[in-house]
Amino acid sequence: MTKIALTIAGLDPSGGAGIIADIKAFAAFGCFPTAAISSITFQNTQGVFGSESQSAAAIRGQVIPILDDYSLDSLKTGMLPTREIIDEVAQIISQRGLKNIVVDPVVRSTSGFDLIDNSALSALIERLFPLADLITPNIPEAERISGVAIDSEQDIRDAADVMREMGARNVLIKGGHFDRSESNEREKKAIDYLFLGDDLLSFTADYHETTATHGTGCTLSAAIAANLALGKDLKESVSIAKRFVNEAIRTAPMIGRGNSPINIKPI
Ligand code: PXL
Repeated sequence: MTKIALTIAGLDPSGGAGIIADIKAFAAFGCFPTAAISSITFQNTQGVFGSESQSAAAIRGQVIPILDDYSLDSLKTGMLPTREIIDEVAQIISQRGLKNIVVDPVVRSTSGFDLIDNSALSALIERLFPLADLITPNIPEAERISGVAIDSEQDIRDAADVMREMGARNVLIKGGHFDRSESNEREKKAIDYLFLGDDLLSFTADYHETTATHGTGCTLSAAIAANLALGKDLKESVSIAKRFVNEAIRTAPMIGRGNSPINIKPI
C-alpha cells in the first residue's frame, strides 16, 4: 500500500530547504509526496533575501483537492508565515480529522531572516500545537517560543515543559545549535531531546563540524512524518529520521557559496 505524505511549507527555489527537501525526504522513505506552498522565498545557500506569502485561500485551494482525492497518511508543516495561513491549516486538520501531524515551528532562517511574525507565532502556538503529534523546534526556536534561555540540559527540560503547557503533546528539541564554546561531552555530539508525554528520551549522533546544514530541520521533520506514514511509532520515527539526517549531513555535496544543502537520498 502506497503511503501518502503532505507537506505545507515554503518553497526554497535553491532546493536545500522547504518543500523540495520535504519531498526528497518523503521519497527517500518510499512515501508518495504531495506539497502545498505557503510562501515563495527568495534565497540561495548564502541567505534569504525575501519572500511572498500565499493567501489562506491559496492554501485551501491547494490542499482540499488533494484531500478529496487521496487518503493522507501524514502531514508535515514547515514555514507558515501568517496567522491567516495557520488558522486555515488548523481548520483543515480539524475538519478532515487528519492524523500523524508533525509541526516544525519554523521561526527564522540560519542566516537570520525572520520567516514568521509574532502574531503568526502566537497563532502557531494556540491553534497548531494542540493538533500536532510532535513539534520539532531547534534551540533558537525553543527559546523564542518558550521564553527560556537555553544553556543546559535543565533549560531544555524547562523549555519543553513550557511548550507542553502551551498544548504540545510531544516535543523534540534539536540540540544541533547547542553552544559548543565550552569543551565538554556535547562538543562532539549532536543530542536531540524527545519529550514523549512524561518520558524524556535522548538521541545522540556524532556532531559534524560543517557548514553543510541547509535544510536539516525541514528534512528531519519530513523524515519523521514519512516514518509515521509508514506506521512506525513516534520514538522509532525520530530515531530513524535522526540517523537519516546525520548521514545526509556527513555526505553533503558541498555545492553553492554558502551553507551547502545536505544530501537527502535513500539509505
Ligand atoms: O530551515 C527553515 C526554513 C524552512 N522553510 C523554508 C526556508 C527555511 C530557511 O531558510 O527557507 C522555505
